[in-house]
Amino acid sequence: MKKILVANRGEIAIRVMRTAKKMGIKTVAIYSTIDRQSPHVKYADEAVLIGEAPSNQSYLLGDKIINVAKDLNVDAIHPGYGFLSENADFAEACEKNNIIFIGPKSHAIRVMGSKLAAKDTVKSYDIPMVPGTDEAITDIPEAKKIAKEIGFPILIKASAGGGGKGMRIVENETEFESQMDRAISEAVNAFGDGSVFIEKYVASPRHIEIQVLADTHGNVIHLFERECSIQRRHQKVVEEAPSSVLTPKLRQQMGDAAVRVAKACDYVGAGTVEFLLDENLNFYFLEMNTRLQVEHPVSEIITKTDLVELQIKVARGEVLALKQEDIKIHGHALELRVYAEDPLNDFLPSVGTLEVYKLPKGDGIRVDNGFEEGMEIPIYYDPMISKLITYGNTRDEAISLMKYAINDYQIEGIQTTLPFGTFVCEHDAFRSGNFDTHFVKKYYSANTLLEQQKTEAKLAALIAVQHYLKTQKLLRIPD
Ligand code: MV4
Repeated sequence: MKKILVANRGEIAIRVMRTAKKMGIKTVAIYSTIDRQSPHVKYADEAVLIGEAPSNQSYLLGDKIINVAKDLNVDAIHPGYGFLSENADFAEACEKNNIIFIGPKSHAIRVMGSKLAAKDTVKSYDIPMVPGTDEAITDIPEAKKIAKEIGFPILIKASAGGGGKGMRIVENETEFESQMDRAISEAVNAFGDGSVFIEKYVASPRHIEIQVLADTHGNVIHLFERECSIQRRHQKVVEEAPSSVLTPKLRQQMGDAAVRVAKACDYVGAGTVEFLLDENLNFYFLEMNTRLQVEHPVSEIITKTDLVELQIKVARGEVLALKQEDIKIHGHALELRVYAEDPLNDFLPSVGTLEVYKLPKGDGIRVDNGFEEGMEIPIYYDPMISKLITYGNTRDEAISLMKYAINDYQIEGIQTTLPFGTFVCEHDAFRSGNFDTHFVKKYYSANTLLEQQKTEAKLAALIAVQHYLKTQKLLRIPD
């Protein structure tokens, strides 16, 4: 493998190219008109303009990207996350054109893209699943009977959904039919597929996912868990590894289950198996994401691995050099997604120019970044600017470093989720590890953040005055 095309933009494109360079592999970037000046374009050995800003005219044009790859003698395409990364047809088209798709085979992508097919595929592999139906609902009265047996509240999920899309809670029996009608028509509209199923609603779960890695020789390992419960409307904001609630035994059980899920769909490459964990520490399989995830760095740090390197080696047909028993957890890692969104204004996208943009530096700090000073944040794509990752020997160390790094990160010109990161790091529920997927909804409001900022501003002012008075030797104020 001499040359890789990265079919993505922003921080993940750079992240992938960084490892390719390390491995002596040439890189090709693609870009849209609005990304002409983007760092990922400058970072690559070659770069090709692929189309206009809207992603359906650029980063989603699979055939055009494959033609570019063929023209430039590219051996493999890395799709990053989002865009074409979980498009089974694209993975297939790559293979048909003799280009390696750095990811699983189209079969695994297809199976896991359908939540019902996924359940069906893993059900003989001893994987705990939430009580519910395992076929598309065609008979609503029959479904209602099942719902009553399971017990309300229940959740209606679209088979073609995932990541929280196409879900409806049904609190009680009386609203069952109306919610079912809505769920089906929503699924038809959103996915062109009205298949829905029901599950018992797990009220206050944690979202814990397991990183897996499989080679083409039948070896499958896991790289432990990531705790991803700090999310807002299904958008993760803070992730960490390891989780502070898993016991070694539970960790092993979940890891083994994740490996079985990967085996069930003949998985190849890096993937993630999502679980819900309830208050009694029962875990249930939710879905599998067949891509490299945004939050992969926390797993890399605690396992001392480079997941992109491992993906590339697997794609080259190498046998996994790592054995399960070789992989240990080292320390603790935290990740904050830095979005161009205003936490004081309902997380609305904050458009503008990065007038000042300086990254934090230091031991235990990693920034996976896609922008530089002077750039505008395009409105066409995901508003994530970077990922701020901190790590240390303990969770407390990682949290302290995160607070330090947030302060040291200078961004002017737009609003970002950095202050929200401080809010999370200072919250007792987060610090104690006692939280679930409702953390943001339960504890966060713009006001609490404002109050926190005011208190900090007052403290800073006091310290400044004290310092001034001391250095001026005008008067001593009591410490
Ligand atoms: C659930 C659930 C409760 N009970 N399924 C959301 C993302 C998608 N992967 C599935 N999700 C959920 N499925 C049952 N039976 C709660 C969620 C859920 C959730 C899961 C993980 C992270 C954040 C979440 C936020 C709200 C709901």
